[in-house]
Amino acid sequence: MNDTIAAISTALGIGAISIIRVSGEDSIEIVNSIFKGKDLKKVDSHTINYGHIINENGEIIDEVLVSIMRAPKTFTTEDIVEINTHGGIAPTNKVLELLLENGCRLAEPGEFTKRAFLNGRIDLLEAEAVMDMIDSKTDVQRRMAVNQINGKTSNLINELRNDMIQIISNINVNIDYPEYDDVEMITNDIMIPKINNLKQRIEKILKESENGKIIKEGIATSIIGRPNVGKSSLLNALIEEDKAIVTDIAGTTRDIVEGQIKINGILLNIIDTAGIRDTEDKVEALGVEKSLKIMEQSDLVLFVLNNNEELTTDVEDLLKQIKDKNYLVLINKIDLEKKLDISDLKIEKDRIIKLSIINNSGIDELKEKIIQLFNIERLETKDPTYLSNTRSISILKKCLKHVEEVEEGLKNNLPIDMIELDIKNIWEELGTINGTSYDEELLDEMFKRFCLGK
Ligand SMILES: Nc1nc2c(ncn2[C@@H]2O[C@H](COP(=O)(O)OP(=O)(O)O)[C@@H](O)[C@H]2O)c(=O)[nH]1
Ligand SMILES: [Mg+2]
Repeated sequence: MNDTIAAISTALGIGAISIIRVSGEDSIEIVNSIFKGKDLKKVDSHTINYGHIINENGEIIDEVLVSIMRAPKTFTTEDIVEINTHGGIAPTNKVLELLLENGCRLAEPGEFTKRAFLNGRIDLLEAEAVMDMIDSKTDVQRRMAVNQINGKTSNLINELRNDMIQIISNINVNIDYPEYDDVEMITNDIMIPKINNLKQRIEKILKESENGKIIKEGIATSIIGRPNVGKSSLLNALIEEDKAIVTDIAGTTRDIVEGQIKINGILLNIIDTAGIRDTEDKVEALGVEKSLKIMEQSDLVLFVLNNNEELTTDVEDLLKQIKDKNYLVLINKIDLEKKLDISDLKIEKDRIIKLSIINNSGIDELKEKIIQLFNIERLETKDPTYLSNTRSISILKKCLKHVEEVEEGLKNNLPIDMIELDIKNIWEELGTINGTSYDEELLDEMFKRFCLGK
C-alpha cells in the first residue's frame, strides 16, 4: 500500500492563499487529527469544510478551508485532502510541518502525478502534458497541452496499436486455423499494403510532430554572416532592445548573444553569433567555431550579407552548408552603395529580403516571411494535437525503422510467423510512448523534473 504524501502545491511566497495537498489512505485521518471543526471522517466526499488547523496544544495555527475528496474519483485515485491556508511562508510551512509530524511523508517532485499514472488514471503522455501545461507560456502551447491531457495525443498512438492488433490477430487465426474457410488467407501480398499504411501514418505523425516541437520549444533561429554585416543590429532590431553590442569594429561579437520574440504566439529563440571569417585571434576563432555549430543545430538560419561589400568566396560555401535548412538571405545596408552581386549564386528570389536595419526597414517583411516559412498562421489556428517531446518522438522514429524492416521482410518473403513476431515487438515498443509498459528508471527521471506538489 502507498504511504500518505503531502506537499505545498502553490508557489511558496506571499499570496492570498496557499494549498497543501495530501494524498493516500490515511490522508483524511491525519488531517482530521490537526483540524478543529467538523469531523472530516464523516463529511461527504467532494466537500469544502471550514475550520482551524491546531497544534498538539490546541493552539490555532491558521484558519482554513479543507477539501475532502475520497477515492477513487480524485487526481491520484487515492483519498485526497487539500488544505487552503492563508498565503505566506510561515502558516504554510507550519501546516506542512504538522502533517509530517502526524504521519505524512513529504512528496517527491511530481509524485502526485506519478501516482495518477501508476494507479491507471492517466497515461504517460497525459502525465507529461501536465508538466507542459504548467510550463506553457503561450496560448497555443496551452492548447496543445490541453489536447494531450485529454488523451487526444494518446489516441494517435492507440489507433496505430489497435490496427496492429487487428493485423496480429488475423495472422494468428491463419496460423492456428489454416483450414478455416471464412478467414481471409493472409499472404505477403495482402500484408504489404497494410504495413505500408502503418508506415505512412507513422511518417505523418512524425512530420507533424515538428510542429509540436516548434510550438513547445520555439523556432531555434541563428543569425550568421561575416563580421560587420549587421548581425547584432538585427538581433537588437528584432527583440527591440540593445542587447548585443554593435560597433563598426569587425569581430566585436565573440560569444553568442540570445534573445526571444513571439511572432503570432510562436516563440523565436534567436542567437546572434560571432561573424564567420578566417581569423588569427584565438578567442574570435573559438567564436567562429561555435557559430558554425549553432547554425548546424538551428531550425532557421538568417544569413546576413552586406550590400556595401563585394561578394566573398566563403558565402558560397556557407550557402552550401545550409541548403537543407530553412534559411533566408538578408541583404543589409541597402541605404549604402550597392557593391554586392549575388546573381551568380542562384538563390531563390523567395528567400531574399533587402534590409536597412539602421533605418528599421525590412524588419516587418522579414517577420512576415518567417510566418509563411513555418506556416505559423496555421499552427496558431489549427487544433494542435502533436507529439511534442523528444522521448516520444524518438521512440516513434525507432518504430518507423522497424516497420520499414517488416515491409522489407514481406517483400523478401519472410515466413509470416516471423513477421507476426516483429509486429508484436513494434506494438509493444509503441506502447512505451504512453506507458502501457515502462521502466522504473525512466519514470524516476521523468517525474523528477516536475514541480513539488504536482
Ligand atoms: N549604413 C548602415 N549601417 C548599418 C546597418 N546595419 C548595421 N550597420 C552598422 O554596421 C556596423 C556593424 O554592425 P553589427 O550589428 O555590429 O554587425 P555584426 O558584426 O554583423 O554583428 C555598425 O556600425 C552598425 O551601425 C544598415 O542598415 N545600414
Ligand atoms: Mg555582432
